[in-house]
Amino acid sequence: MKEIKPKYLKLSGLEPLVVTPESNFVNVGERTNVAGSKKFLRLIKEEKFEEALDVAREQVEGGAQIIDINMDDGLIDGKRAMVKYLNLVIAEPDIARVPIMIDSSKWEIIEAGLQVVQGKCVVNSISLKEGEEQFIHHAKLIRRYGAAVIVMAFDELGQADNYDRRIEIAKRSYDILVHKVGFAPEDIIFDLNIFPVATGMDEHKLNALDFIRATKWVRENLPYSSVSGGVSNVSFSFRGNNPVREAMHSVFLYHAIKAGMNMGIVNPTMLEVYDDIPKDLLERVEDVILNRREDATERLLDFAESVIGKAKESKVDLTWRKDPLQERITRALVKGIDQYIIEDIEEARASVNKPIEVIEGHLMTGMNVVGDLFGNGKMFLPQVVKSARVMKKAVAYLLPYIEEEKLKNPQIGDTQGNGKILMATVKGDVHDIGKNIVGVVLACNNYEIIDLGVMVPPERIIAAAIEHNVDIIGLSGLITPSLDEMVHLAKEMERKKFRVP
Ligand code: B12
Repeated sequence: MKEIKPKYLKLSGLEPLVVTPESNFVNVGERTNVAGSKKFLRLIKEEKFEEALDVAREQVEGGAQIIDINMDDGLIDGKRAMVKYLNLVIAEPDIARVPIMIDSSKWEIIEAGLQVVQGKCVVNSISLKEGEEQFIHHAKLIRRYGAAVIVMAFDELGQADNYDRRIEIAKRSYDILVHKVGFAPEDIIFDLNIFPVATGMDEHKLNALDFIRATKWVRENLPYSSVSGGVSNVSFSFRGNNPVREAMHSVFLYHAIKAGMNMGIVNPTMLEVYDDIPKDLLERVEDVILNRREDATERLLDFAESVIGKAKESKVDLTWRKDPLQERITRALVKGIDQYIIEDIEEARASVNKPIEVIEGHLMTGMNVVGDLFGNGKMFLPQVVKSARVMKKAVAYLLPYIEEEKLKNPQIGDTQGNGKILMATVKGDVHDIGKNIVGVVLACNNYEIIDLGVMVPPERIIAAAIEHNVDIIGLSGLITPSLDEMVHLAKEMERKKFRVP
């Protein structure tokens, strides 16, 4: 038996920009899939490839850490479209910083894609559907191209639809891939089939629970492999009732991620914050997802009617706007609503002595709520990206006032300046909201700020510090490995005998 060495899931061939060992869940964007997006299909059919690129860009900006590209449509030359689109994608740094998932049911399209794409990509998908021989043939080629692979829980007998079949197919596929093909186990991602629940049919009652249990089994028994799936399938029977679907996605993810699901296709606009699901709805959704009672489906169906009613009302019902100021600001951050943030920030600004107090007080209070929900797995990455946008909008509004404050304060109006500070978020880290605020506050106190941005490697920091002859280097980073980066930079500075605080 081949010894399996531990390695982290690091899919990007470039910097580990968004997929890092700390990523507990990798979100796959699928708007660049002709089968999933009418708009994308139209753009590709009309040969509007440049416009179609914007779809990929929006996905990355919206927090997708991998983009799934699929050109399987009867009226499209899939192979040509895949190659053309990928060539455009890899020339766009904003998009190409995340790995690509080449998605097709036709092997020739997958292989054409593999020949174009740069860095490490993911093939979606292979399975034992056509037997072992073809499975091994495709797996060997994928290995040669250096890609990771999604393995569908599908074999010669059909698609796995219960717990035993899921783990049987996953184990068989894993053994073939690792021991016969020599595939790196960390490059294997199982799609264990998310099927709808609450369909009214008894045989569907265990669909979510079986997926969750099989996920746990795979993560415990097939070392270093990953588990993925398309989350919206689970709520298929509630099409047209978004509040219930959003709650179902959130509950499903909450339990599946706990069981070890670490990748998936999730639409951020169709996701509720777990803690915000009304308790009565939560109980009914959890009954269905976890199959906790015989009449779970009926109870959720009955309840769903009333939820639709409330949702329609709440479109015009803005009662939350009457809540106290801090609650409104926190809500805007948690929900990612930017519509009223400026008016609320203005109200907050009028209530404090210095505008910076709004950032340190109101906004930080809200961001801490976001952080706690995220840390406890009750908010998901695409939602936090929306929170970050609201935060940035609020800070941008406050900036001119903070600068004005500087002019009011004669001690800090000294034109000589207090010194030069270099600011950077260290390599591997993209968090910059805090760094930007610190930069602004320092600039308002008459320090000259040289901001190198995010993901900055140590050599660039040292070179810039020397070039600009700075007085202080200010580093930022919020994920744990950033501490090591900071230590590394300090050691490099010591080695070079470069002494700046
Ligand atoms: C917003 C956010 C994001 C946004 C960032 C957007 C952006 N452009 O910055 C997005 C969605 C992109 C994101 C991504 C991730 N995040 Co995040 N994120 C947060 C969140 C919710 C808020 C951070 C924030 O902006 N706070 C508000 C600002 C104003 O506060 P601040 O950053 O602390 O800054 C203050 C001080 O620290 C200080 N300061 C900051 N920099 C500097 C520099 C100097 C020189 C000085 C003097 C002071 C100073 O002053 C600032 C003002 O008071 C935190 C949770 C939290 N509550 O901190 C998680 C959090 C930091 N993220 C976390 C994680 C795990 C991730 C991801 C790995 C998630 C994933 N599954 O992929 C990725 C990492 C990507 C990467 N490689 O960096 C974890 C980190 C855990 C850990 N120990 O490693 C946290 C703590 C959430 C959690 N509880 O799990 N995240």
